[in-house]
Amino acid sequence: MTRGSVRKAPENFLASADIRAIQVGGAGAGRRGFLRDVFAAALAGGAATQALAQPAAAAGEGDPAILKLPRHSTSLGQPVAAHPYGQPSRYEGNVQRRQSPGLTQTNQASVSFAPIQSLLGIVTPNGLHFERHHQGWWDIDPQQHRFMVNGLVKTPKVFTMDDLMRLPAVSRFHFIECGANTGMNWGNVAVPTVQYTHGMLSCCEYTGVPLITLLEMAGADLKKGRFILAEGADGSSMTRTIPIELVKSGEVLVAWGQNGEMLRPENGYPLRLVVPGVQGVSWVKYLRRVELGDQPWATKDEAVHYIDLMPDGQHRQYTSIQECKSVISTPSGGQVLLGTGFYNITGLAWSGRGKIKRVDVSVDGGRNWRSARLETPVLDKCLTRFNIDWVWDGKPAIVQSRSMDETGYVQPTYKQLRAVRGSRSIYHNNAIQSWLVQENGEVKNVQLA
Ligand SMILES: Nc1nc2c(c(=O)[nH]1)N[C@H]1C(S)=C(S)[C@@H](COP(=O)(O)O)O[C@H]1N2
Ligand SMILES: [Mo]
Repeated sequence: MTRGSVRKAPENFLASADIRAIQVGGAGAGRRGFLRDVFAAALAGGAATQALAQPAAAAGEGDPAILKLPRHSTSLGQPVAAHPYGQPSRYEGNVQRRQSPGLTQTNQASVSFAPIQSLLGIVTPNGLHFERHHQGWWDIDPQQHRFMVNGLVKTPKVFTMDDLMRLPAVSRFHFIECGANTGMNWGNVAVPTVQYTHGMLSCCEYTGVPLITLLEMAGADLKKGRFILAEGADGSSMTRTIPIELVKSGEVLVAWGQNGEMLRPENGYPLRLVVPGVQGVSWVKYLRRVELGDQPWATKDEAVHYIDLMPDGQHRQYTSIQECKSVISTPSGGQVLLGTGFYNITGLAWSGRGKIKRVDVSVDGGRNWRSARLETPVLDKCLTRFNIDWVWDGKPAIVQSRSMDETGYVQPTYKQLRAVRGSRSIYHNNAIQSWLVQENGEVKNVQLA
């Protein structure tokens, strides 16, 4: 295919030599990706960059990688792995959580971002789940950990982990997003990659017991009790007020499981609150106490932090629900398209108010939109994967995704969001993300006026 020509994706695209396959995972030398993640390649060193820039031999030209039998086809494989807990392939070493170069971090109050550009489907592997710590993480002895329910209850109760884990448990898939995710983009800072623009986002299958069960066991007064306060056991004394309606619905979980195993220490082992649809800060880790009360507590984590600075200089408090949002993860900032032709545009959409109904994609900066394919499962307050075909003609293109949830809410443009929220906020930026694909194939973060 000559550069600049536009043609439709062939019916059987796997048979076509024109296909420009994309690899965004590890930058290992063994992978013949046509698209390289500049950041990953830079970390891997020059060798990997070189290898990836080598185009694979065209079909029919005698590619030795298919003609010559490799050692792994002609000799014995390795015995059972030395490490009883499995590890990713060494070729995936660049798929890592990373700390943002643009954020001030102390050792303990820190954040690491999930590598969204490399993730597939909707589940975040436990080792790649983003982390946000207000005062460092702990690996707490589950035998010693206690969880207490008090406040407007008949009998305050203290549970051990054994007590909790014998109760009827449920397992549900939900996303968790820090309220500050995409926060740096408020200031029109060209944050380089999707890992840093949207990586305070993860999605897991959580296992635990509905909080309402525990409140009922303690004889909660659900007439007087209108809010709960959740408290963590780490030194940050993380405390958040949560309206009782969310708890009564049975959605709020006291969880110990994450993707089929116990929570990771950095994600709150042995116990955390799961508050579907609500910003990450309310998902209190190392959960040790829930108090039932009749009014919001306005603690430091909700009076000083996690409040929205509005254009008139006032702060908006308790805006907890993460509104409908989406982002394209390929192509995205830092990646390079190494040729014209077919690409699969892929990304994630989510809403704190329910299921994703539709995702539209534009490749011309929002003038024209096409509906993307939503991959199953499409779940409540969960990430939804979308895909759509694209044939790149080699000209500059601005790719965007715009999601809509089942309430009919449509993800806003920056213009629409700023008209209501101003431009000096930190939290709850759910604006449409634009990626500029330049003529040389390099993709970068841009904001349209
Ligand atoms: N106890 C405790 N809970 C906490 C925090 C914390 O620092 N301590 N950070 C909160 C914030 S701001 C977020 S965004 C989420 C992050 O969860 P994760 O680290 O599992 O990704 O946990 C929340 N719960
Ligand atoms: Mo957060």
